[in-house]
Amino acid sequence: MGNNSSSTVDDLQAVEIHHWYKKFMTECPSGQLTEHEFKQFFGLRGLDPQANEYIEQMFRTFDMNKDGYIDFMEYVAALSLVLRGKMEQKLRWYFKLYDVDGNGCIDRHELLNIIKAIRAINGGDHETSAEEFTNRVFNKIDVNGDGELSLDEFVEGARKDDEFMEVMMKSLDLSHIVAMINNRRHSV
Ligand SMILES: [Ca+2]
Ligand SMILES: [Ca+2]
Ligand SMILES: [Ca+2]
Repeated sequence: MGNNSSSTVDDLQAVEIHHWYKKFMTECPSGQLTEHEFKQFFGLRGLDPQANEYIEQMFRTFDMNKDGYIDFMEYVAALSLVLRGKMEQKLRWYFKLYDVDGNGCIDRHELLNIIKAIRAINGGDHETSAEEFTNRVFNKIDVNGDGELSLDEFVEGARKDDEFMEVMMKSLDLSHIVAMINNRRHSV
């Protein structure tokens, strides 16, 4: 509680930062990752349009100073969050990611699009449609019923709804990316 997000970088071991720095600079000598390079960097090719949009939104969320590039510090902050972030930090980050128009609330439409994108990326069969799932979650966690999810509603709702929490954890399931980084580390 009360941790601010700037401390996430400190949580990383120096050796890991060095490893990531090397990887970053090898694959991105300019030191600034564009959206296109970002997709290449993480091996994200041939995505369907919805998944693609999601990745682009993810890129924009990582690009904290909004200059259109991910620099090394932004990259480390993002990886640090993915690998080490506490649940609360991750939920706050998801909230930013899902709030596509940046108005400080998540509406039903934004949530539906994200759920669809997550399903497109992760594949698999689903018992309920994305619409049904979105409506169920939304009605449950929009506590004051104003049709929008505030940060508090979102964080509390996720904590109380295991299924929603699971879907969200998958939405930032960069475990294959982490595995890739680890594999390369071992092969170096
Ligand atoms: Ca940037
Ligand atoms: Ca919004
Ligand atoms: Ca609400």
